[in-house]
Amino acid sequence: MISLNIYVYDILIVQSVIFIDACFGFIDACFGFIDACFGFSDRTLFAPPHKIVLLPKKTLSSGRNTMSTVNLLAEISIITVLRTVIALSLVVNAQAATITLLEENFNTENNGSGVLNYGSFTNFDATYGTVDINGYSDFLPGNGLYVDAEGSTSNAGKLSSKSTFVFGSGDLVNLLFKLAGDQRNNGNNSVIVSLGSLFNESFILPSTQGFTTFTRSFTVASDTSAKLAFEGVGGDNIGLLIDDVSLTKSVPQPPSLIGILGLGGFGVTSLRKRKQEKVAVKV
Ligand SMILES: [Ca+2]
Ligand SMILES: [Ca+2]
Ligand SMILES: [Ca+2]
Ligand SMILES: [Ca+2]
Repeated sequence: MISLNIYVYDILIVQSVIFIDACFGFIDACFGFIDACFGFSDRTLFAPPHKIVLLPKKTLSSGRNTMSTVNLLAEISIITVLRTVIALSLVVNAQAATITLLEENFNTENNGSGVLNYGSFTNFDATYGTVDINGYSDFLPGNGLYVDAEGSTSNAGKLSSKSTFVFGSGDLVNLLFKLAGDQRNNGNNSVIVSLGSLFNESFILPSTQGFTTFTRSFTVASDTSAKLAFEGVGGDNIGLLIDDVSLTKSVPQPPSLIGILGLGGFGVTSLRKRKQEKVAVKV
């Protein structure tokens, strides 16, 4: 490194280095962003730093000062490392945040007691008929309270969430719930589960089937809002049983430009410190 001849306290050179650092930082941030968007590339992420020394060495002149391109190229090798850091930080940033929208096990409804034609749910409105909680007896002990989708007015009810949930394009929706057969030899009863225009499915279970967890996951195509609903089908007061409802959405977190620039700035600072340390050792 005999050719290295930097006067570190020369303002012109320092300003030039800052500018070049900033340019490389910005270009590198762009590459990092592209890497993150299109998957990691060995070429861009892990370019062998030793290749740098094979490049021709030139000297840049600025007034009485000179700076070897080795120095610039050394920066590039460091920037390769920085690129990795930026890309990894983007991975962290890109991890989705999961938000619980609704969770209900019905156990505390009506002060914990089963009742016919119940309509004062914490999280749901009962409409288009009636539903019971635990009906005339506890058909499936060990589950606390649960819903009988057909109440006792010969008109099955529909539970609609009181909240209208907002979904954005790209959100990953996870819907879990338990359904059980009527437990009263009523045959194959059904419940229609829906989430606005996002989801609609009819479930038919035999009478004797115990509580079974159903899981449905899907990605939202375009911004929308929706209520979660369970609609009993029938009019003989014996319906499917519903319990343990859970609705979550995972919102993708786009990498922020500010974060990228922030990392770039950190890199520039580190590079400058490192450069000064190198020169100090040589002096
Ligand atoms: Ca329950
Ligand atoms: Ca009933
Ligand atoms: Ca009805
Ligand atoms: Ca029925």
